[in-house]
Amino acid sequence: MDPLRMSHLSPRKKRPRQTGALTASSPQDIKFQDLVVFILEKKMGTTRRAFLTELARRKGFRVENELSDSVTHIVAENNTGSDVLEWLQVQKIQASSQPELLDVSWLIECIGAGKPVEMTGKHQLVVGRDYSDSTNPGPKTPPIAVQKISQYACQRRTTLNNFNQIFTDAFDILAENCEFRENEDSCVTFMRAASVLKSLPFTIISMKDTEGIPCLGSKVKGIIEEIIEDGESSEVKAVLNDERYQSFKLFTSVFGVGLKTSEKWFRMGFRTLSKVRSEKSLKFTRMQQAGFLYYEDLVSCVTRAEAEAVSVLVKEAVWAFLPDAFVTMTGGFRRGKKMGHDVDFLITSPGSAEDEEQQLLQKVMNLWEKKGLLLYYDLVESTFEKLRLPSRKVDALDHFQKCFLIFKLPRQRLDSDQPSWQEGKTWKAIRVDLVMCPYERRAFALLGWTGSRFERDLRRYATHEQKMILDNHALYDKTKRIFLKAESEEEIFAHLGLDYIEPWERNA
Ligand code: DCT
Ligand code: MG
Repeated sequence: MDPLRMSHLSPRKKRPRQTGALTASSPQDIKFQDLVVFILEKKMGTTRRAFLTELARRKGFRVENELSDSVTHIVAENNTGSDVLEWLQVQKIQASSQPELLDVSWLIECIGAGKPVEMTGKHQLVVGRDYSDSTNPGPKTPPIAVQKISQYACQRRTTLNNFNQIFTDAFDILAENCEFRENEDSCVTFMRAASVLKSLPFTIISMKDTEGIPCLGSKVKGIIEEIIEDGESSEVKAVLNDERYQSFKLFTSVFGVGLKTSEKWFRMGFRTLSKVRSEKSLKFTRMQQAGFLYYEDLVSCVTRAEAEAVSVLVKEAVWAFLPDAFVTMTGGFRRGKKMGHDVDFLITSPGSAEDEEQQLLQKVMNLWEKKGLLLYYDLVESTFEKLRLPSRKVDALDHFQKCFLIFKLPRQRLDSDQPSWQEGKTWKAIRVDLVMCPYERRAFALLGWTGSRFERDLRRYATHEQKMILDNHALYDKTKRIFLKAESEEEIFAHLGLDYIEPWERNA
């Protein structure tokens, strides 16, 4: 996590976000050379055809504007196979080519999957059979009953397979801009919109698809509509070009720089990091100094291979002092992400005395310092109290002992060669968070540190739907006035009356 942007407003993305998906005309790489798609405009309309073409091209599909005999797949909507064949005859397409005739649902699934999906009977347009024939169901848009979608992320399964990235990228940018402007309400609105769209098992291609989906107010729907029609949102475009947004994005990409410092530098007229760094009158914290020193490494994402290598070293060090300790990688990597801005670990030990537990992180720091594996650390002592009620604030910080550090990962500790490591590079600076919790609180801590918007909605759900208070330490039942114990995350879900959601389904 980012120790300076820990509010619930923080989408806590430290790297420059990919915004290319919003520019309609950028050249696209073709990933699937054997597949040449043509989308039939008839009954679909120009706008929708252009929108689908753009989406598919972004995912690496070759979509032709004109029909030619190189076309291998013809995609149509609300047409029977006979309709398409009839149309083809009029176009006088070469008899040598026999393109597949497919329903638009196939292309939408391909776009969602980011690769060609298998063509099954439900996708193939049947010649001589009517589209509305019940034996050939064709596309039902949207393909699931949307009424079932909950307003709470903790009642939705959100995997990393995002069918609506074109929209969620837009709302993530708008939310971040509101965070920079400390406009909390709008920030939450955009974050909830992005979050619910990430959970949908289909791509939104028309406004009809948004019906019945919670968390999409009129403002949000207006933006969705604009993206459907124009391929981009003018508001997002304006934010991306906004000087304040660009500067805050840049400044907060430095470890140790939060909103307050960004505001100050922006007001002082700084727009680049080199100008900030060379300004003699500015005083930097130890954290910021480290942030500048290892800037390049820290803004480049941590890969899973790097995270695994760090994990081995964390376990080695922890087990040298507490051999029975459990060390679990949490945060985004536990949710299945392939990249992260840092690597988070939860440590807990069933058999150790309180003072042994309290000394562990310092001992690990001393060991790494001796071994030359530590570039920076900040150890925050525990303020945990057994009887304290959980905090009602969804963004409250937890009270466990923790350490925010920059690890020096030696190249030889990596199993395989990493494409991001240049030749001759012998180590990489990696942000690591270590959290130490009492053994009986490990399920709550694990749930909290696995994170994403999901966990904040879990706390909101507990408060509003169950009259309970949940935080990273405990679950309290306000009606019965008791603490509810849990040995596992599953038990916490059960206390809350929720179906269990796996970590990789919590990418809300
Ligand atoms: N966390 C928390 N309380 C906070 C802030 C964070 O319990 N006030 C938890 C929730 C997520 C977890 O820490 C890890 O945070 P990050 O590392 O910032 O997020 P991430 O999901 O791991 O994303 P990234 O891949 O960018 O590291
Ligand atoms: Mg993380």
